[in-house]
Amino acid sequence: MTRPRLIVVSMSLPVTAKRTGEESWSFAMNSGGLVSALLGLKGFETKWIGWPGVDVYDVVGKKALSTALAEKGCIPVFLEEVCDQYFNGYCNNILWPIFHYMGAPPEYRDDGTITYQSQYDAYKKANRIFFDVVKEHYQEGDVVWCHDYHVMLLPQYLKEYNSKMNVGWFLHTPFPSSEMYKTLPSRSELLRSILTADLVGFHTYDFARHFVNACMCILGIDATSEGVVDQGKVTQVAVFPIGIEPERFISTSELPEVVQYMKKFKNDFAGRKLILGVDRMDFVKGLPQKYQAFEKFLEENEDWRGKVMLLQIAVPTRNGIGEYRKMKDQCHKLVGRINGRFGSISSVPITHLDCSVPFDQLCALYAIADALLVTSLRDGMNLVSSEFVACQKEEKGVLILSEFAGAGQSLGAGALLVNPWNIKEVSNAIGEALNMSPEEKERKHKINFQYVKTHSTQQWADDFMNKLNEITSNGELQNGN
Ligand code: GDG
Repeated sequence: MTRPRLIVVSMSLPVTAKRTGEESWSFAMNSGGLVSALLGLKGFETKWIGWPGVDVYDVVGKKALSTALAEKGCIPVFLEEVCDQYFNGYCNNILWPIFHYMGAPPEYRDDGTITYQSQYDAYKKANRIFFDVVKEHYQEGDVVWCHDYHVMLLPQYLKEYNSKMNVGWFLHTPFPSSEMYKTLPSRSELLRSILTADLVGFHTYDFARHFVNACMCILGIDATSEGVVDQGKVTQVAVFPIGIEPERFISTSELPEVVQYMKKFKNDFAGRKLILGVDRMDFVKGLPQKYQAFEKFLEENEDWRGKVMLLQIAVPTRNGIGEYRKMKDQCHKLVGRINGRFGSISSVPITHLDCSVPFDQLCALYAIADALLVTSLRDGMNLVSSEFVACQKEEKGVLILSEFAGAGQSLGAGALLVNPWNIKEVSNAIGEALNMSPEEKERKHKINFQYVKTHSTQQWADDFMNKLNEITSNGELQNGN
């Protein structure tokens, strides 16, 4: 079967561009779950439309950047003056916290400088800009797959332009309970737009259920086993738990240079058990809670002091937003306090890095870690958990996983599930992981490894595309086309 060409639309492209001359650009790969997931897509002819990470205002620069990106199958969206209020404002300061149950930040109310309305206007304009770019590159028969909360108005713009376009929308974050979602002033417009898509996908049943409930109680419309029914149109709502590209992690962790890194790190951390944390520096990842739990563990387990360390990779993200800078300061203070309390001349219990690490080193760390500690307060899925499971080698490490991450529903059976708000519970789980017998570790790892191997990104994308194809070809049959 020939597959349709796929147009992926997401806020960001997988690379961030940097200008090196009037007509020359260099690129750096982005770290983040959406990028990791979509880079695993194989078997589709794909064009990726998104923001290149910089604002470019001159024609020469835009043209040169578009040409350079075309070689990577990418098409840039230039957001220019709407970028700040759209991205830092509406997307990251309003939608992101609400979707993660953090409530609305102060800017949500009209503080006289930035109003909700101006940020929402920027959101609408930005979605229009995305639409213009898709329209320019769309060819009949393409499937347009819109990703995440940044482009919730795009399905409607696309369908108004061409009702025959095949459009899917997938949310990478949680969809919150309707009690939280309905605080959003633009709640109805956004829902109505999403419902114009042919297929709407979520990571878990809970998120899909919350979405359907929101449609029922906010729009007052019906839901059937088929999906949500709005003005006679049925929109299918389904669950597609995302995975990773397991072979990429398994094979990388077997490369000689990665084995060298493993040896080096084991040597660097000799005599200490390694608990690893890998998160974007985002308040939804619960880093302060993680540090407090580790502090509690050290407080209550004198014997372990000097024999266990927490290495936290805290990848910088959204530095333009004040809340993120505050959280970073809070983490630094906590680390300083804990290292001051429990460190010695030769070692400190926490190593906190404000940077990302190269992929091969990340795989080496996953492979040798004795435990991975995930304390997300809310998380759509959490790919890091699956990556850790895929890379584990000789003596299997333990996954300590927040029950508030989507991954808790798929990897829970082979993990120690914790409530990250319960510091004592997380501290106890750290103890349990460090004291677990090799047989129990092996047993738990086996369950999760089996899951990770069989639930790949490719499977996720194939499932979504097959379902979309099934829906749109049924529609054609029903319409007699
Ligand atoms: C969003 C949702 C959902 C991290 N540090 C480094 C590095 N990374 C890579 C990891 C992983 C990705 O970033 C993080 O993915 P997560 O899924 O854990 O989290 P988000 O970025 O918040 O992703 C999330 C996801 O979308 C997919 O739908 O699971 O819930 O929030 O792939 O490997 N990569 C490298 N160095 C690092 O230091 N090379």
